[in-house]
Amino acid sequence: MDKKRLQYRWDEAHRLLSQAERIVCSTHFNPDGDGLGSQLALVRYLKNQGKECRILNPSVLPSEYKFMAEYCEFEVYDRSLHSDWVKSSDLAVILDIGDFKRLNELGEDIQTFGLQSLSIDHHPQDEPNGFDYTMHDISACATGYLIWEYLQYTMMLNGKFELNSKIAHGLYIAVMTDTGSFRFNNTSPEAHDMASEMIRLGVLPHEVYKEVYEVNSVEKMRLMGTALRNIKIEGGGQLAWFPVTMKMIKEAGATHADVSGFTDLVRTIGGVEVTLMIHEIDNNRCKANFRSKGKIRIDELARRLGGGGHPFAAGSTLEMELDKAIKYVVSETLDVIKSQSNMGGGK
Ligand SMILES: [Mn+2]
Repeated sequence: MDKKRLQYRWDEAHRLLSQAERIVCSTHFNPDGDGLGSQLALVRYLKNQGKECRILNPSVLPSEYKFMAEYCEFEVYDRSLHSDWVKSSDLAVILDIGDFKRLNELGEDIQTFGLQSLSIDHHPQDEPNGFDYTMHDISACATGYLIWEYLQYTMMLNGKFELNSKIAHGLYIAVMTDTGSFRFNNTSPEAHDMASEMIRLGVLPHEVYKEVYEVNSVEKMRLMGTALRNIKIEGGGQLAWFPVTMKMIKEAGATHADVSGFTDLVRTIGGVEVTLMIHEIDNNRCKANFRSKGKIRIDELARRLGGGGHPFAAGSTLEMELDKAIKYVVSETLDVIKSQSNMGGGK
């Protein structure tokens, strides 16, 4: 990216980050590798700049990202413990969040305290989105990519090389996980440029892959087995959907977080365009998780069902019991597949 454009994009965010002394960094509820890797990189950088900076998240580290605690402190926001610290901060920098509400209590407190907030993100967002300042680019493959861009901007400004192997590690986790290990449709030349730069800085791709992906529990595998046995194919083979019930989770000895990655896996079925997981959270609440191979957009559907996300990876929470949620979401999804297949000339 040329200097002028880099400057234009990052001047405001940089002014906020460099003026602040005490900075809260957060990401969305149920964080993913992009949010956490971006936090790891940005907070390490800011601390190197002498800032007092703390990661306060709405949720604990998911089991597959527990290893990241070795590299940085990830705290769970607790009003009684942290609100004074947040109140006396100068800035909240929020990463990879499509929706302010996904900050839970921390978001409420940021607003109550009138703390300045800056969002750095690549999700499509509604306006107004609750943030005072935004650096949003939906064409970025990952939020981590935007952090890398910011670090390049600071290098340009200071003439100093600020990236080290530890920062690169966080950034590599971000881009690797959000591109599905460089295979999703957001895998751009820029994603590979960034990855190759991170490798030059000392990141070992096979090691990162191992620490993120090759740590499944046997309980998760058992739950996956049950989920896979229950796949239903509809819509002329274009939709594969499956439920994950509380009973299935209990019988496998697994947890709700163990469902991560299931929908992507089911999408690998030949001929399937859209996959849908209906995950029963409690008696009256289910989550619908959508993935598309790229022909059918599912973000509008997810938004219509009260959720959101990217064009080909999105989700919603439904306040209804499992059977009702299945009936409703499957039929809505089939309608979307049908109408978009027709639009494409029946291809
Ligand atoms: Mn992301």
